[in-house]
Amino acid sequence: MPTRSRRKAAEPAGAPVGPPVAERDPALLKRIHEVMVLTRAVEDRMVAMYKGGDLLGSLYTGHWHEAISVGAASTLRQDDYLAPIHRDLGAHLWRGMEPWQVMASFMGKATSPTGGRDGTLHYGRLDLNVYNLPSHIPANFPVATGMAFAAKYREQDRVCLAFCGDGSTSRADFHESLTMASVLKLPNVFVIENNQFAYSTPLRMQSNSETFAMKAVAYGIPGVTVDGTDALAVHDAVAAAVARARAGEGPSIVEGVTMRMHGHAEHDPADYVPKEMYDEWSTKDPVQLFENVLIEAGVLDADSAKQVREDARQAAIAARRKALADPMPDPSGIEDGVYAD
Ligand SMILES: Cc1ncc(C[n+]2csc(CCOP(=O)(O)OP(=O)(O)O)c2C)c(N)n1
Repeated sequence: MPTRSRRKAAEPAGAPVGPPVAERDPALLKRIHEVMVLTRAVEDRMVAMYKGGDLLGSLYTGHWHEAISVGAASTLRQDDYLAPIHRDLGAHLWRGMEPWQVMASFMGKATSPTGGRDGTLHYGRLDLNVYNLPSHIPANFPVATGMAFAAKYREQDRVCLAFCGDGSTSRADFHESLTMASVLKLPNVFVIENNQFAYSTPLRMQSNSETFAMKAVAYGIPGVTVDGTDALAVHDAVAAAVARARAGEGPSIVEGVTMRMHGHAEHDPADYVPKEMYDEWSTKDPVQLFENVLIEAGVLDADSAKQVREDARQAAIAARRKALADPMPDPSGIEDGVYAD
C-alpha cells in the first residue's frame, strides 16, 4: 500500500493572509508567544510528573499543536465559546485556566475544575466560557453546535469555536454537527487538528480526501488548510472564519496540518510512527518557529525570548508544587451534583 505520510502542507490558495508581522499589534504577538511557551513548559513538566508517578491516569499532550490551539483561541473575545479537545492546553491557558488547575485535574485533586471527579483532562471553565471535553470524540461538536444555536436564538453576538482531530472527522457526530451548523447558519468555527494519526491510524486509512478542509464543500461552507505549525497562518485563517460567523454568514472549517510528536498518550510508545516522520517534523517546532519570526521582526530579542522561557519554566514548577500540596476530595461529597434536589 502506498504511504501518504503527509498531506500537502499549507494550501495558500484561499487561506487569508494578514498584514506583515511588523504591522501587527506587538502586545498580541507577545501574548501569543508567551502562552505557546507556557503551554510547552507545562506539558513538559507534566510529562516528567507522569514519569515520576505524580499523576493518576493517562496524560495527553499537544506538542506541535501550540500554534493551532493558541493561534485559534487568540482570535476570540472572552465572551465567545470554546470547545477544546485533548491537544488544546494552549486554548485553555489562553482563556485563563491556571496551570496548577490542569495539574490538579490529572491528580484528581479537590481543587481541580471538576472537583476531583476526573483524573485526567475532562476539565473546562464555564466561567471562562470554555466547555468540558466530553470523553467521546468529537462529542464536543454537537455541544458546540448547540452553544452556537443558543447564542443565535438568544440574539447574542457570540461565536463558538470547536476543535477536533483528523480521526474525529470520520464520526457521525462530525457530519451531523456540520450539517446542522451549515443549514442553520450557526456562528460556529470548526478547527481540524490534522496531526497525521488517530491513535495508530494513519491518514491514508482515515480519509481518501486530499485535505480535510475540502470536506467543507459537501456542507456548502468555506474550508481552508493552513500550516498548523505557523501560529500566524492559523490565527489569520481562524480570524476570517470568526468574522464570517459573527457576521451571520455561518460556519467554516479551518484545517491546521501538524504532527503529533508524542504518543497518543504518554503510555503509548507509538512504534507505528515511521522514524523519518519524526525526523522531518522535528524541524518544525511551532514554538521555536514563532519565536524566530518575532525576533526577525524585532518584536522580541534573544534575551527577552530566553526570559519568557525561564518565566514559563518557573510557572510550571510553581504549579506542580501547588497541585501536589492541594487536598484530595472528601469522599463524603461523592454524591454531590449527581442527584437533583
Ligand atoms: C467515540 C470514541 N472512540 C474512541 C475514543 C478513544 N480515543 C480517544 S482520542 C482517540 C484518537 C482520536 O484521533 P483524532 O481525532 O485524530 O485526534 P488526535 O488524538 O490524533 O489528536 C481515540 C481513538 C473516544 N474517546 N471516543
